[in-house]
Amino acid sequence: MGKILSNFLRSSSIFFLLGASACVETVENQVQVYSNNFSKADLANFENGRLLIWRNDTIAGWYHNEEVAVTLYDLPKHNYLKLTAEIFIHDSWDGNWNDGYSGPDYWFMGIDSMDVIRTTFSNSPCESSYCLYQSYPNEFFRQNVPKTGAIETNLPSLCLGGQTSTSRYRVEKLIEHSKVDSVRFFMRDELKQSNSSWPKCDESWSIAKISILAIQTNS
Ligand SMILES: [Ca+2]
Repeated sequence: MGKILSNFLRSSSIFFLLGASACVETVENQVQVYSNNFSKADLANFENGRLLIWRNDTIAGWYHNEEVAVTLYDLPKHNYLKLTAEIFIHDSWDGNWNDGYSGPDYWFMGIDSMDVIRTTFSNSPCESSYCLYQSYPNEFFRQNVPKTGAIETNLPSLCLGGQTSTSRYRVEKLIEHSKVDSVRFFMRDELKQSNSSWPKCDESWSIAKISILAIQTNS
């Protein structure tokens, strides 16, 4: 099987690089097998699911050094899954910073027992003399400025207050996957703030929305 050139399914085709020549796979069937924005307080088949009302919106959270997962059963025949999650990164995440007590602040997305995204986020200020870089939208380790790729920034702090804020991201990943009996979709973090009396208040995350598409191509 070839290597996926794009993480995103933007059209009806998925492009592969096969040796020196490119070919095109055509999408034959695409089914949204899961969609949840938590407005109906639906936590069916969740592990560690819990709800939070924040800014008049029901979301799942808030999490700190935790894993949350949803398991789906009896999927239609497919050879790809497109995973989408909209997440809030709350308060003072430190990105790649590795000073022994503040980071790195990792965030992961995966299926079954496999990580498909391993990255870091930073809500730090960024000036020429001081900048705590983040890996997102790339995998760890890359040096991107804080909040790169966010769809909203400077939303209110969830817990810490002061100058801290919340950033919203839409994280998407297209993966090869064909097992139909079940799939366990998870998100988790590894946050580090050992100098804080309440690390969860210092940095945490929540989930606004999850969507999973099952895609069948002609390959
Ligand atoms: Ca930290």
